[in-house]
Amino acid sequence: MREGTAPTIQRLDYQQPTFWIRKVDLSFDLDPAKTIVTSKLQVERNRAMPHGPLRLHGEELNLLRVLINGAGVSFRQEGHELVIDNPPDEDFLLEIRNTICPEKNTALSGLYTSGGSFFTQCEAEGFRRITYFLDRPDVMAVYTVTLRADAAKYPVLLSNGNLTSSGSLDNGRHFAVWHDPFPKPSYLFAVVAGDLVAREQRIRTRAGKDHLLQVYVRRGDLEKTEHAMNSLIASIVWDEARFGLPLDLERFMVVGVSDFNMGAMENKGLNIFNTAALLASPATATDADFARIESIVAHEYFHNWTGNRVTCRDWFQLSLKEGLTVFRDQEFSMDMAGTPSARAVCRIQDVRQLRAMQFPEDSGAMAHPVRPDSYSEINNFYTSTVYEKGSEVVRMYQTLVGRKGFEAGMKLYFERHDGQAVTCDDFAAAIADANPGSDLATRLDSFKRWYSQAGTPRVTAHGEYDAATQAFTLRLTQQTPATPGQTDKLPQVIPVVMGLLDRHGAALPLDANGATERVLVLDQAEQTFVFNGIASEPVPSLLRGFSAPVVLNDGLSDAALLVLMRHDSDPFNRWEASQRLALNRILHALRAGQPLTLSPVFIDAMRGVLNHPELDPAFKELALTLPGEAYIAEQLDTFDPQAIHAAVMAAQTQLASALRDDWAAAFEANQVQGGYTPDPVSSGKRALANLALSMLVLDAQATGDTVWPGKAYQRFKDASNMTDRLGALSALVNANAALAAPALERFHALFKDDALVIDKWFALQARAPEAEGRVFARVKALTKHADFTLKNPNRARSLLASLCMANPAAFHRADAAGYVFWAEQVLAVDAINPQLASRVARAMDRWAALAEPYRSAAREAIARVAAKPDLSSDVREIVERALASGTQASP
Ligand code: B3K
Ligand code: ZN
Repeated sequence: MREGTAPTIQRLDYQQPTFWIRKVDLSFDLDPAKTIVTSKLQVERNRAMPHGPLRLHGEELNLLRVLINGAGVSFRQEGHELVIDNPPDEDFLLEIRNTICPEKNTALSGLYTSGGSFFTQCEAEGFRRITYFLDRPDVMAVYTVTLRADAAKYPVLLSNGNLTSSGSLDNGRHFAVWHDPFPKPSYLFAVVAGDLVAREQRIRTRAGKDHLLQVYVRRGDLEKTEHAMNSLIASIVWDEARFGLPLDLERFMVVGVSDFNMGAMENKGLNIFNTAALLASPATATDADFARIESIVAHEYFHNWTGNRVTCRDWFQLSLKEGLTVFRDQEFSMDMAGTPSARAVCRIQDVRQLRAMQFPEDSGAMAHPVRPDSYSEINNFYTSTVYEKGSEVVRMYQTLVGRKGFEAGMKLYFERHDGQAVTCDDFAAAIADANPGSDLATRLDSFKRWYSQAGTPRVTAHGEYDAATQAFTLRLTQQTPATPGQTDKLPQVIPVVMGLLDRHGAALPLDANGATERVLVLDQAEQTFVFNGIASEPVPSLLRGFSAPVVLNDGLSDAALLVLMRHDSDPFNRWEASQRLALNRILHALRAGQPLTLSPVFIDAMRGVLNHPELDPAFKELALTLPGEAYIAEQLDTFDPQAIHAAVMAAQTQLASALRDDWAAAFEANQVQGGYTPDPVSSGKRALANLALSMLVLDAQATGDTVWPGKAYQRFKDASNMTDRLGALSALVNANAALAAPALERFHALFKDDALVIDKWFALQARAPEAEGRVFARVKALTKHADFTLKNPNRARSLLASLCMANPAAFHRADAAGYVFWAEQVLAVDAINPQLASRVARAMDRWAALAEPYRSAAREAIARVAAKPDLSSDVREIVERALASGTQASP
C-alpha cells in the first residue's frame, strides 16, 4: 500500500528516459504465497540524454539479486527505486530476481489471486509491483514470458502474444512460454493462470488470415460468454470496415475475473475483464448489461490500435488513447444499433451519462483538463473528463473535418506513429494535416484549448428576427467558468450544428442551395450569424446531436420547445426539448422555493409523446424519464439535495397519476413476445413497459390501489428474463410497496449463487428513492449482510457507490449520518484497496456547492479523513483537492 504524500508530477517536466529496455525475458514460478520472478532485460543507454544512474521503479517487492552481464553489481534501494549508479556504457543484460505475494495483494494492482487463479493488472503503474522496471509507457520492449505452476491447480497458463512451447515439469508442475512480437509498454503486460475454460471461435479476416478467438472464464460460466464472443467478432469486422484496421495477432484472448477494479483492460492479445463486463445470459443480465458488454468488449478490442499499436508518451496523454477509443466504441454501438432512431437512442444515453458524471466533475473539486497538467496519483485521472469529454473532443474533430476527412486523419495518424508512444498534439496534427484548409486546420491552436482548459463552456444564444428584411440574426456568446487552479479562460472552438424551423415545424432553407442544416463554428467570445430569406420568425434548433460538450442557454419559450419536441428533424434535439420542458419546471419550483405543480400544457405534451404512433418505444422512454438529480444540481449555484429530490418526486407522482390510463395502455402495448434478444427494438419495448409499470405502481401506492402492485409481483415471479424481472422488482422497491420485501427475499433466494445478480440486489436497494431515511437505514443494515464484503470491488460498489454517488437524497442528510458513513467506509476500503477507496471518496467532489447545513457537515467529514496520517496517496489526493476547492473564490 502506498502511503503518505506522493510527489506531484508535472506535465511540463516530461523527459525521455535515460535508458531504453528493448527486450524482456520474464519467468514466473507461480505460488500464491511466494511467486519468484526472474527478469532479464536488454538495456541500452539513451544517447539523447545526459549520462546518469539507472533508476528502476519497484513497490512491494522482495529483492533477491541483481546481476549485470552475469556478474554482481553495486546498487541501492531508494524509496520506491532501485538505483544502479554506474551501469556499463555499452548495451548490457540486467538480471533481477525478486519474490512477491499475490494472495496478499488486495489492492488488485500487479499480480494477485482471485477465486484461486492468478491475474494481473498493470495499467497504470502495476508492473512495478511485479518486478523492478522502467515502468513508464514510452519504454517499449518485446516480451518473452515463461510461466511455471502446479498443473492440477493452474491448468491454463496465459500471457501476451503467441504460445511458443509448453510441457510438464517435475513435482506435478508444468510450463508455458509466450512470445509477443509487438514491442509494448509494461502497462500492457498480462499473465493469467488458473482452472479456466474457454469458448473458442476461429475466424478468417478480409486479408485471408486465420485467427483464434478465445473467451476464458471459470467452469460453469461458459454459457454466459456467447454474447461477448459475438461482440468481439462484430468489433473485429467493424474496425476493418470503418477504419481499415485489421486484427494483427494470430490469437486474441479475453479472460473474466470477479475481483477487478474497473470494467476491463486492453493488455495486448490478452484482454482481462471484470466478469460484470463480460458474462451475460437472458436470465441474469439486463438489456443494459448486454449493451454495456458489447461496448466494453469493443472498447478493449479497439485499443489494440488506439492505445497498443500507438500508445501514450506519458500519462498526461491518457485521453489520446481513452478519448479516442471511447469515441470509437460509441460509433460502433451506433452503427450496430442501425436505424436513425436507434442511433439517436445511443447518442442520448451517452450524453445523459456525460451530463450525469462529467459535468459535475468539471464543476467540482477534481475539475481538470482533458490533458491534465499535474497529478500525484495517476489512477485518480481515469476520469469521465479524460474518457467521455475526451471522446466529445474527438467527435468535434469529426464534425469539423467531416467523416471522410476524419478517416483520412486516422490513416495519417497510423502512417506516422505506428509502433510509437506519442502525444495528443501528434494526434491533432495528423487530423489537421490530412485536412488542410478545413475549419479545424485553420483554427488548430485554439481548438487545442479543449485539451488545456477545464470547465464546461456556457454558450448563450439570442435570436432576432426582422420581418421587414426577412433576416434572422443569431448572436452566440461563450464563457467558461473558473475551475480550481484555472481562472482565466480563452474562447474555445465550438461547432454548433443547427437548423431553423418555422412555427409549424417545417425546416427552413438556410442558403440559396436549400440546405437545412449548417455547422456554425463559434471561436470567439461573441459572434453573430445572419440568415437571409427567412420568411417567418423561426425556432432555432441549436447544437444538434449535442455537437459540443457545452451547456447551452437559448432562452427558448415553452412554445418553441414544443415545436422542437414535436417536429425537429434531429431526434437528439427532440429529446432535449422534452428534457428542457421538465427541467424548466423543476428549476422554477426550486428557485421559487415552492412545491412543484405540473401544468396541463406539460402533461399534454408528455401524453403526446407517450401515445405518439410513430416514435420508437426506446425514444419515448428516454423522453419521459425526468432529468437526473445530479444534472439538476448542476444547473444551480448552490443546491439542496433534499429539495431537488422532493421536486423530482413530485413531478414523477403527478406524471404517474395524470397519465394513468396512458401508462396502462403503454404497458400492454409494449409486451415482447417470443424468445429473448437484446436488440434495440425489443429492449426499447421492455424499457418503456418497465417505466410504465413503475409509474403505475407508484400511482397505486398513492391511491391505495392493489391491482398494479399485484401485477408487478406476478410479472416479477413469471419473468423469463432479467430485464423484466428487475424492472418489476424495482417498480415495487421504488414505490416502497408492501410486496417489495417478499419480492426482494425471493430474488435473493433465487440468485444466491450468482454474485453478479446479488450485486444488483444490493444496488437496487441502495438506489431506491429515499423517504424518511429508510433507504439509508437499509444500506447500513446491508453492510452487515453475510453476502456483503469490501474486498470485492463490484460488491463494495453495489452498496457504497450506489448510496454515496447515485442516491443524493439518501446520502446528504441533515443529521450528517451519510457523511459519517462515507468517512468510515472510505477509511475501511483504503486499508484494503486504495484505488477503490479513492473512487468512493469522490462522492464529496461537489461539497462546496451544497447548501447548508450539508456544506459544513460535509467539509468536516472530509477534514476528518484528511487528518488521518496513514491514508493512501490515492485517497489523500482526492480529499486534499476537495478541501482546497472550498477555499477558492467561487467562480
Ligand atoms: N485502460 C484501462 C483502464 C486502466 C485503469 C487503471 N487504473 C481500461 C480501458 O480504458 O479500456
Ligand atoms: Zn480504454
